[in-house]
Amino acid sequence: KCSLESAKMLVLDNSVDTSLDLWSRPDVLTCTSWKAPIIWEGMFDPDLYDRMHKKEGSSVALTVFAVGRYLDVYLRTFLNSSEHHFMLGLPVTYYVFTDVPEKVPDIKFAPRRSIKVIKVERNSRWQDISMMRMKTISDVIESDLRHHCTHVFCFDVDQVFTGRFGSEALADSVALLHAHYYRFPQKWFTYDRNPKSKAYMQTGDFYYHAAIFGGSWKSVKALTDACYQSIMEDKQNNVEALWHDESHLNKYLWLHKPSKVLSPEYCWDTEIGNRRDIQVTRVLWAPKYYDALRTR
Ligand code: 2GW
Ligand code: MN
Repeated sequence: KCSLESAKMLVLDNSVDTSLDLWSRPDVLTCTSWKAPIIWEGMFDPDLYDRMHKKEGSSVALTVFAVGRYLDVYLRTFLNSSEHHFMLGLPVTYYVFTDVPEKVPDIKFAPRRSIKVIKVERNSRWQDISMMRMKTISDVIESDLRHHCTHVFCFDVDQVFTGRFGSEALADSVALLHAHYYRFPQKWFTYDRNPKSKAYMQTGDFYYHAAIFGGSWKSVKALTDACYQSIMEDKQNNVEALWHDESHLNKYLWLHKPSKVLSPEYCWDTEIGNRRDIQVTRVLWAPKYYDALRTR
C-alpha cells in the first residue's frame, strides 16, 4: 500500500476492509516514488476519511486573496461554491485578504464555518501581489491561524468548486499536479531555468500548481517562510523567477517532498477538453479576462 494513512485507518476503524479495495486505479499514477499517495476519484472512501478526521478533531483554514478587481470578479462565486464543497463536516475558517474589506460579500455561512477578513496593501505590480502572499500567509499562521486550525489550504481566488474537496485531501504537506503538465515529460515543465534565481532547478518530480497547496499549519508555515525568503533573495539580486511564487513553490517541494499529492481533478481547466482519467472535477479554473484584469 502506498500511504501510511490507510494503515492508520485500519487501526482506527476495523470496518474498513472492503473499502481498501478502492486504493488503486490502473489508468493513472497513484503513488509517488517516495510513497506519497496521489489522490484520484475511486481511490478512497469519503466517509472513512471524514470519520477519521472528525475523530482526530481536524479543523481547516482556507486562505484566499482578493485584491483590486479580483474581489469584484471572483470572490463571491468562490466562497459560495466553497460552502457547498470544501471540507463539509469539518470546522472551516476562511481567511480573506483584501485591500477593501467593506466590499467582501455578505455570505451566510453554515454552522462551524466562519470568515475573517484581513486588510492588506495593494501592491502595484501583479507579480508582487502574487508573491507577497507567501509572507502574509506565514504571518497569519503565526499570529492567529495556528491557535484555531490544524490544517490550512491556500487558494487562488479565480476558481470555482464543483465537486467534493474533502478530508481526503488533508495531510501534513499537500501539493497539486498542474492540469496542463501532469501528462507531459519533465523537460517541458516550466521550472525556473535561470541559475541566478533561488528557484532554479534542472530536474524535479512533477510540475505543481501554486493555485492550491496546503498541509498542517506547521508545514505550510515552513513552506511559506522558505518561499518568501527565496523571493526576497531574488529581489536583492535583481532576478525574478519565471513563474514567480509558483517557481519557488516547485523548488521547495522538490527539496521537501509533499506527503500527499492531489490529482488535477482538484483544479481542472475545461479548456483542456475531455480526458478519460478525469472522472470528476472538484475545482475548475474560472475565466481569466486578462484584458480587463491585467492592465499593466
Ligand atoms: C494577478 C495577475 C495580474 C493582475 C492581477 C492579479 C491579482 C491577483 C490581483 O489583482 N488581485 C489578486 O487578489 N490576485 C491574487 O493572486 C488572486 O488570489 C489570484 O488568484 C492570485 C494569483 O493570480 P492569478 O490567479 O491571476 O494568477 P494565475 O492564475 O496565472 O496563477 C498562477 O501563477 C501565479 C504566479 O504568476 C501564482 O503562482 C498562482 O498561484 C498560480 O496559480
Ligand atoms: Mn489563478
